[in-house]
Amino acid sequence: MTAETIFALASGAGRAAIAVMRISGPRTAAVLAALCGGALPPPRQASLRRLRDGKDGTLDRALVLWLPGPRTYTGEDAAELHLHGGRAVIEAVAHALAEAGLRPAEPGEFTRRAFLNGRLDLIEAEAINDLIEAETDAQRRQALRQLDGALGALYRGWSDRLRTVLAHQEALIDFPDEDLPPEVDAALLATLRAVRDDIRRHLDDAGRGEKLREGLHFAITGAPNVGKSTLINALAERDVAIVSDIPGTTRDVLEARVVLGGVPVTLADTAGLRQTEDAIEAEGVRRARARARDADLVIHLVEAGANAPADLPASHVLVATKADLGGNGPDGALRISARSGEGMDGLRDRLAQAARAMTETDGPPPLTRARHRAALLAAAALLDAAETAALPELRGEDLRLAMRELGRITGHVGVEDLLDTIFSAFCIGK
Ligand SMILES: Nc1nc2c(ncn2[C@@H]2O[C@H](COP(=O)(O)OP(=O)(O)OP(=O)(O)O)[C@@H](O)[C@H]2O)c(=O)[nH]1
Ligand SMILES: [Mg+2]
Repeated sequence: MTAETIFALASGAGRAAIAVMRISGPRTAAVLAALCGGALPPPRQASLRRLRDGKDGTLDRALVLWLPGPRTYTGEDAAELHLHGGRAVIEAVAHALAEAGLRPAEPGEFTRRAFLNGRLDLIEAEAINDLIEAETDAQRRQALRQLDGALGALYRGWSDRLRTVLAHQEALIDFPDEDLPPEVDAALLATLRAVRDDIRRHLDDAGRGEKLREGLHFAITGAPNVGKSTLINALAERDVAIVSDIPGTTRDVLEARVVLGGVPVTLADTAGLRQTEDAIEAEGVRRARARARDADLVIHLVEAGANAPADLPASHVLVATKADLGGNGPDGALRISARSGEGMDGLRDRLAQAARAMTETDGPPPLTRARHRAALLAAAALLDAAETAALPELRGEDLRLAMRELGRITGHVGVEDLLDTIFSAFCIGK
């Protein structure tokens, strides 16, 4: 248990109507009483108080919440001060709290304490950060589902089933002479395989949850001058890239973040694909190809009248540009004109549809993090090993290690080494 009492601004930085200062730790009651002039306000009720500094000055008039533990966010005694949101007010109050011996919180420290005090598991803690980071509605919904504990319940369920297998397995080891019916061994193996198959199915989701959390990557490619830069500017609704009638204008990969179908998407404008003697342009073409290879979707542009290239990746949308100049594109191409706006709504719909299709899930909540994926892959491999283990003792050990991997996801076992990495990604005050 930690003995320090911490404080931090929980609301955003900068001038605002109200700023929320948060306090947590064993000295909360004493410091709050002193701030309020001697007496604690009634618990869990908003009370208007004049906040005093250590001498006889007034810091602010604020709404004060006294939240005695353990039924608080952190599990400790806590308080919130709803201050007037001016810079000088915030600084004066922070100064007074520091004078009283409190320490400014580190990023994610409130949530870290909540985790250490068993108020939430690691998956829920990560969901809180996702909720704060959510830029779109689909991301918000995914974070909320994870916060509701559905993902944790799924992983704990697997762990519980493996625990039963392990218990039976150990009974077999401890009482080898008892004539256990062979069905018992078969049933153990069946459960083990069923859990492993569930894990593999969960892993085999084309990264939907992770993609929604992190955003998709769409690359715009095509020959020089087809209108790639014009298109990224139109989709981003701002001047991302220089447009000119000189072929080979764009060399670097230029990015713009947009929301398509509720999913954040990073669009990349790239150099026009062609053979060139110019070393810099050639490097641009190399980068363009690399970007196309790594993209979740390639938006390939051809001029109306041109043929479709033969080597498009499986995930692509073919677009015929400059429809205002006449001419049809190749079969199946969407005709657009960034200049007249023709076909642009259709293209936006098509891209939104693709983004949704890559991230939507039904059924159990999807995997959302590389950290979880790594642990699940390790667990599945250990269950493979357990299945074919030569001795019951070895199978027991593989099972124990597999359960440990699952436990590390929710934070129920051995995660001390992970906590710094996980919570340092949070904002201060959360
Ligand atoms: N008529 C017409 N011209 C267009 C349209 N879109 C782009 N252009 C013109 O085509 C030329 C090339 O446009 P860019 O967007 O720079 O083409 P790009 O594909 O980025 O070219 P590079 O960067 O050189 O590979 C410019 O003169 C644009 O104004 C369109 O829909 N209609
Ligand atoms: Mg360009």
